[in-house]
Amino acid sequence: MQWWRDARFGMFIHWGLYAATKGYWNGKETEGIGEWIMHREKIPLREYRQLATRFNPTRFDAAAWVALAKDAGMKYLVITAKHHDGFAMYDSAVSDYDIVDATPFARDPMKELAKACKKAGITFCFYYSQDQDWEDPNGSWNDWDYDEKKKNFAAYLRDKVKPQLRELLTQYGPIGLIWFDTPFSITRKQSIDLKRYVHRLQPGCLVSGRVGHGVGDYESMGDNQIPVGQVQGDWETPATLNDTWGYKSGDRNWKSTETLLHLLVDLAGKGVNYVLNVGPTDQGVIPSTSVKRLKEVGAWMRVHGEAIYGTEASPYSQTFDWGRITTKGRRLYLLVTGWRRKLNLPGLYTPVKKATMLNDRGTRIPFEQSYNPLADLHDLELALPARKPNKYCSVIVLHLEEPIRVDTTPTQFSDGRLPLYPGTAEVHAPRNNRRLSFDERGATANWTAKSNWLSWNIKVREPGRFDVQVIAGKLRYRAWKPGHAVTVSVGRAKTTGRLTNRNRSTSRRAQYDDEFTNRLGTIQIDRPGTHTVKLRADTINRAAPGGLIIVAVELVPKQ
Ligand code: FHN
Repeated sequence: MQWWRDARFGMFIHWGLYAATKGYWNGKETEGIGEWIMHREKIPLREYRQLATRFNPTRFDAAAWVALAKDAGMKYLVITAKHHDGFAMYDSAVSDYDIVDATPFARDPMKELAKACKKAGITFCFYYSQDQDWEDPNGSWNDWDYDEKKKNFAAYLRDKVKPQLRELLTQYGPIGLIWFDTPFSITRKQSIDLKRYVHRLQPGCLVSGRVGHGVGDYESMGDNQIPVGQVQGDWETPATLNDTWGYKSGDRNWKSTETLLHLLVDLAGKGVNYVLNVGPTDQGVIPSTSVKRLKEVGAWMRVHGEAIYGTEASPYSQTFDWGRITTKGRRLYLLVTGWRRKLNLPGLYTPVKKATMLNDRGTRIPFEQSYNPLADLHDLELALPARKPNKYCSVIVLHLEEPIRVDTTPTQFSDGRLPLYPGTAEVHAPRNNRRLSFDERGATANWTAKSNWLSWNIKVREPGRFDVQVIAGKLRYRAWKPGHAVTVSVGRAKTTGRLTNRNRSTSRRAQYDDEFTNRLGTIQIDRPGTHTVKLRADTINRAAPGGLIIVAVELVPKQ
């Protein structure tokens, strides 16, 4: 796992016959993600395969793609050897449904990419759709060409998946990982078997979490899913530059360079890898907006990569309003996305030797460490220069005297706010058989019993009156259902309210997973120091998919 943990940033490439449609079918722009066009339009296989006869990416240049990944600061490259459409983008002997046998191009781009990656020092990896296959009579999810009842999934694994994996793992040199996906039909036994199969062929090759049933070497968040707080274990977020994975000429919903960098920094602070996708055209060209954005990310990475590569997640349980934290040995990197003159970091026990800017090691940042006995709070205050050194994210390096030790109790920010995430709460569930759980991003899941409740110990520096906001969520692709009411209390002070979807959050985290901010009411906290915040469910609409989904609770000082 070490190369993968150190890498933090990779390139995803979705490239296949779908690119030849540019997202259009029968003269109409289609909805949804580009590589799903065959499924969405229920295109008969005999029609879809015609795309191969005009798939001729003469402008494909493996070295240029790999150079772009490298310029962007990416350390690995994962490309679709076979996506759900079942078409092999390499020379496969298993059938003729592949780029060498079925297209006028007749070259094996994977051979060329493997070579270019090796030369550039980029770890080469394959995406392989082990479950959905809309070409194979036994693969899952093509019910317009094939009769679902006649399918034999085990035969598909035996006759197509394994022989193709063998090709991919024996003919292209060392492979960093196989990125399996959508484990909808596969059984646990079959997932374990596939993982072992990969490891037998190449012991060093990792297996993505989406091999199914939690048996992979690491876990993947949902697509474009951003964890709410810190996570445990090895995680990766697969993400798009616009909305589609496979090329769609009409998708111009490009994320800005600032968004991409802030996501990268956010994920690195949570110890999560970011595998960012490009969708090349059927000419073999990576869209120019993708190229531009990735080069801008790369320019930042060249100066600040030390704060990303080979780092560990922030040791804190909370994330801060000014940015994110990574660590390496006795260094703490403060990745500042919200520049300010006075930057506050609470809870650091370790003495700081010096603070410098990563982009200019000569710049010393004045700082002060103090202890506030009233709130039992260790504080570090840095006096930052007026001008931020980088427009996206500036990095301060704290050189520590000793190994890092921090107080992980969520502590009020210096501006008075305090966000709390369910993942860091204590769960109280008297009847264990109906204990709530958490989804990948750290929101509550399956909270259907009112007997369950959450509590957090917090540290308050400035007592006073607070607005209480509860951020509710819903399952992706499912409608919001009203009918939940909650109470938040601190000591004897409490406030209650119904949850609605009226106020949709526009934060980056909520771009693909809707979040709804609900202001309950106010509560008074009378003294500084440690308090306990409790969140209880008064009413739960058990018909709501996923039950009561809470993403965060936030205390905001009342003006
Ligand atoms: O269905 C696929 C989709 O086309 C794409 O490959 C993404 C990438 O993470 N994975 C699946 C959906 O989660």
